[in-house]
Amino acid sequence: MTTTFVQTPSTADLVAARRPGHSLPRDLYCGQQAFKDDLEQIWYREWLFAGPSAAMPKTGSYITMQVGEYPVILTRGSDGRIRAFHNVCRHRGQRLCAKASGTGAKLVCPYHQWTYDLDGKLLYARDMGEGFDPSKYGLKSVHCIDLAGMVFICLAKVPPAINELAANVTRYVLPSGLADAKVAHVSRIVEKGNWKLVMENNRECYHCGGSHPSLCRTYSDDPLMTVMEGPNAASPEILDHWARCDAANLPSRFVNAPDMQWRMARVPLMDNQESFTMSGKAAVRQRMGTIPWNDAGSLMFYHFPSSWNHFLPDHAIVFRILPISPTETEVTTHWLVHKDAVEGQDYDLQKLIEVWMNTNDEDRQVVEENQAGILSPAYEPGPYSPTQEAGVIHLIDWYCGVMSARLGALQAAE
Ligand code: 3BY
Ligand code: FES
Ligand code: FE
Repeated sequence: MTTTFVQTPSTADLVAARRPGHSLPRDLYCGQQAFKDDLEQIWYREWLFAGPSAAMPKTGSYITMQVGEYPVILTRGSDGRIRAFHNVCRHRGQRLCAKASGTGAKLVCPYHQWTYDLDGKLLYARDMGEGFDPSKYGLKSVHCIDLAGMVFICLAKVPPAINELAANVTRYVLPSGLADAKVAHVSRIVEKGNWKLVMENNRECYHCGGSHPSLCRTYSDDPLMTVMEGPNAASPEILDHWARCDAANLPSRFVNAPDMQWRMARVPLMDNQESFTMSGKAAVRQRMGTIPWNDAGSLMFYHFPSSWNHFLPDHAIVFRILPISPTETEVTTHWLVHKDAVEGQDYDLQKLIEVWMNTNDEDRQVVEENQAGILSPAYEPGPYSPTQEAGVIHLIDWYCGVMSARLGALQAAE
């Protein structure tokens, strides 16, 4: 007698059955179970980019983020330090703060006004009776680290090692002077696509020629720009750029995690243009940090699962993605400029944000169409281009490696 399996395959089965070098099986891009497993095995365990420290410029500045089921708040304390907490009141669990960002001297719960200090301590709770010990009701903290102005959080009890990433981000990003930057603009969009489709799309420029007329004025869609083999292996143009940067002590050469969870490299823009603007010229009069030239190109830094970034001489653009549902992802973009740059005087906001406002919207459209096609039962995983989509292969191999190890360990423990 044969047994018929009517059970839907588990995420571990789907990952094990995936064809290397190909896009993933449909359920991994839209299934509820895969979404839950992605949250539990990746989003609740990895370091996640939360935002630039410049988004919390002074004591009491805060930003919030929703990581799956966890609302999180980050605040800057009176000691200047940025801390992260579960955005959940210790009284009866109200979400403390609903706004995406703001400023307040204390964190006051909107329900019954329990009041917390910026370091999470409960300062005030009305009529709680004798024997109530406020020291037992501080906000629950979340791991948080500020790397040269790039703030990361981790929801895990024991976060993964971050020393390699920390050392490299600090070294590469420090010259961009993010601690002396201000937010010129923030955009929040929701893309109707799985988070992996949003990240896949970012990891290749195979689509750039067909989708990004404004970005392609300054960013070459030559795959050699996105795919580098190592600190000494890249196109002759990039190798020349690195030699010039070395001489100016500007960290630029390709550096990566062995499993490709993150990568940094500074690449020149096309024809030595200066910035991601329609004219190719710098959008901001002041350069950021200690970047020595207008044509230093873009320091590109991605980190799986949640971020990609461009650090240009005159501005930086930092991107955070957060999964909302199996087929929805929030993309938050911050444009950073030197803190002394004055809008209308030193930069024109429209010229500063135009190219990436367009590019984000173009990427949203392709991601949404990608999701719409994958939702068809007729969808079948297709092959990635080994040259054009090597970055996507890195992402998907990293994802499958992490998921199979962690889901496998769970199964073994059962
Ligand atoms: O956005 C990115 O980081 C990459 C480089 C430019 C377009 N995209 C493929
Ligand atoms: Fe926050 Fe009551 S739930 S004060
Ligand atoms: Fe794109």
